[in-house]
Amino acid sequence: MKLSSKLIPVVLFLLLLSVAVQSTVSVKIYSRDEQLNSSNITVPRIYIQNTGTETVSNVSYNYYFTTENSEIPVLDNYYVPNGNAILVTDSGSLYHVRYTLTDALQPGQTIPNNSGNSIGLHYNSWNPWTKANDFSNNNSGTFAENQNIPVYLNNVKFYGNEPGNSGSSSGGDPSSPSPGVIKLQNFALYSLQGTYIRDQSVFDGGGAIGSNTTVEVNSQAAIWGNVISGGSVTLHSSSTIYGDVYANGIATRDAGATVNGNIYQNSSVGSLLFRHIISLQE
Ligand SMILES: [Ca+2]
Repeated sequence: MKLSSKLIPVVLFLLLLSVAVQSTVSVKIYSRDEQLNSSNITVPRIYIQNTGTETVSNVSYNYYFTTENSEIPVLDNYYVPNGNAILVTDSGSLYHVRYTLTDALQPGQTIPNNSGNSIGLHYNSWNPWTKANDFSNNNSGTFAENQNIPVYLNNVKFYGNEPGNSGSSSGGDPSSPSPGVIKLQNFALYSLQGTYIRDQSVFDGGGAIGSNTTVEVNSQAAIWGNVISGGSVTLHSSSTIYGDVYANGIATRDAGATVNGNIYQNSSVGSLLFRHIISLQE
């Protein structure tokens, strides 16, 4: 009797521990225009905050803008510590500045700090710069959360919107075109039989979750990467896929399940074959 009464609090403690250990992955972007009232330059100040419980690494984010009158934009790096910022041409008059962080972002951490980094964007000619058509300019002189600066973790969009793709956080279009050849690489988890992802599981390695047969992702699970299935895919409530879903069969989503990328159904996918079992003994 003495032994069992001692065991009870231990068991209770383990139960509490298993309830308490829940991981959340969350980041937010804040920005302002330091030169809000200037007519020929914009000076975005941006900081990123880890609002979750998990450390995130391989972090980048994009500041999108549109040029006027075929002018060539000039990027001035004033203050971008803990990373770098480069100018990237998208198409036509759409450009973005790509910020890449050097270090991981710890839970609660803000990079670089609450004053943000600082760059200048203007034309070589110093002709007027229109801000109203700049996708990522939130027209704010003070810091405000800005979901039009999308964040990428391991090169998979995790937060925010891209130009022409607003509201993609609830995305996923079952009628999307065929994605072409799918390669089996960088898998975090792959099975010949069904793959079953438990409630609240987090896969943050980038790669993909896959199966030759079926994939089932349970509620509140989060996968930073693609889901690939030789059969059907089932996404339960509040699960989140920060990538695309490819199913040779059909993909079903419960209410509240989110796919940040596209959903491809009846799509050809790669599969694994086990031809030999290698033995060390002859
Ligand atoms: Ca502009």
